[in-house]
Amino acid sequence: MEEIAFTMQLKPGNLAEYERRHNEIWPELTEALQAAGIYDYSIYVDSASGTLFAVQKRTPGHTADELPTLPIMQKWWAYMADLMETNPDNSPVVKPLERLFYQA
Ligand code: RM4
Repeated sequence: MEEIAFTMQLKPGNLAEYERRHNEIWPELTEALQAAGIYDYSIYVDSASGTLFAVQKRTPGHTADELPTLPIMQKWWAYMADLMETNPDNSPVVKPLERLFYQA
């Protein structure tokens, strides 16, 4: 098992809509994430700044690196692009975080 954490950034004023869309996440996207070996996926928010903090567990041999090539992922990113800071390909701007403390 591998756990990763990263931030993404909401554009101002979009928190409620971001949450609404995730409450109605497409089943096909959930399936794609699970098929890629992603599980226990949480997204937290600092509502004052709109900074999103995501934590994912990934199975050994996961294929998360291939998600950007999947049409369902590209469709979701295009759908979310109006709410988030994005790259030119609509993927969210992701800043990886380093773990500096852990307690089991
Ligand atoms: C986020 C963003 C991430 C995706 C989650 C489900 O808004 O698009 O890339 O993993 O949704």
